[in-house]
Amino acid sequence: METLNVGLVGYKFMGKAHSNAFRKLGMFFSPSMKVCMKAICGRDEAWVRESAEKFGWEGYETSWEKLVTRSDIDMVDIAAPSNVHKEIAIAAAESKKHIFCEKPLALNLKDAREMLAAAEKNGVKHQIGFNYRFVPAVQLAKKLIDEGKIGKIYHFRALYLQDWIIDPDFPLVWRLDKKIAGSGSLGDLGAHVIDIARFLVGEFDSVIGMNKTFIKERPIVEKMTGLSATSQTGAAKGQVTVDDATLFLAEFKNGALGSFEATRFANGHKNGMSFEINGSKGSLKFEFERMNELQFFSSEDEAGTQGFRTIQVTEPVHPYAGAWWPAGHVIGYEHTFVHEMYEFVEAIAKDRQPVPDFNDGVKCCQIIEAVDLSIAERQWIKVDNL
Ligand code: SOE
Repeated sequence: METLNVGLVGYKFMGKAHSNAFRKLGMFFSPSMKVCMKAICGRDEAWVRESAEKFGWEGYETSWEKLVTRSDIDMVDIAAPSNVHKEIAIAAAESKKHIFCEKPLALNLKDAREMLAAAEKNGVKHQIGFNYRFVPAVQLAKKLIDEGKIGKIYHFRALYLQDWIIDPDFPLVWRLDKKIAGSGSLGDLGAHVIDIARFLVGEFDSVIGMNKTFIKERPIVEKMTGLSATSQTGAAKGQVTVDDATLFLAEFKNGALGSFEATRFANGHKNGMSFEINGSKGSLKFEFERMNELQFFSSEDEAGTQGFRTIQVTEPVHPYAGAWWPAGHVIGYEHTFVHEMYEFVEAIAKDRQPVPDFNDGVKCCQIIEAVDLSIAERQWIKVDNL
């Protein structure tokens, strides 16, 4: 069996999620290629060395330039902040490495298009980390829609609600800096539901939005781990340069209407991603914090016993579920990363393009930019005009 040698850039939240995925892949799935966790890369040598040991990497690098040109690396996984995605991805493509990149693909649409062009020109496989597509319930929703069980889609309604920066004294972390993150709640949270909408409903025609930065200045950060951070007492303040919340409406090319809300100020909501779809024959409802369930209403059910039914998406017949535990033994957030890495490894082994790829990343950036433009110009924007 051939081996895929992986190099990962990033060792924090996403670096850990991806490392865990590579470790679990061969234990629960039977990928067509063996995965070798060659090297993890980060700037802080003490931290990257410790992460290499803890996460199970063979070795480490402190320079991504070195990592992407190593002859013993076949694939580069970019799990670092958005401002470095483009440079690393283009260098990796030019070194003929396959590329996996976290979302959002780039700081802006122009950079995202350059990344796609570099990957295509160099003939490497590319995938983007829209991990929520890989929730079994979301895959089941797709299947039901494709089988015509929902009929013609009229509405897509999505919320992505978090509250981790609601305290005005929460530090100014990199996710609140436009130069590093590119965008705030829209690019970080909205990106996921935009992708789900494209996956389940189809392409966007036009959008109009509104946004707000509720807290404009925050204390300079001292240390960040995951989504927690500290600052020193009396620390100087700096400017928040991204949106705290973005809401927008959309019309899809197939005539469906969409509404989207992405915020980090929804007190009490930790990772509240949810959506509802209403069609001519039925409806679907999903909430990430109950990710093993899908709600399905069918108007084709017998009159008198119609109603939303809760499908426990853990039976072997459900997408990805059979690889894990017996029915009813639920899975969680980290499993979505294993599923997306399985897709990537299989695509490389079978010489096909993985899904979702950089094209999906570009489309998402295009919609994000269209929403931002609609806010700046206070008018509807046709997505394809960008
Ligand atoms: C933080 O808002 C975050 O970790 C996002 O960056 C992820 O993409 C999302 O899955 C959960 O929230």
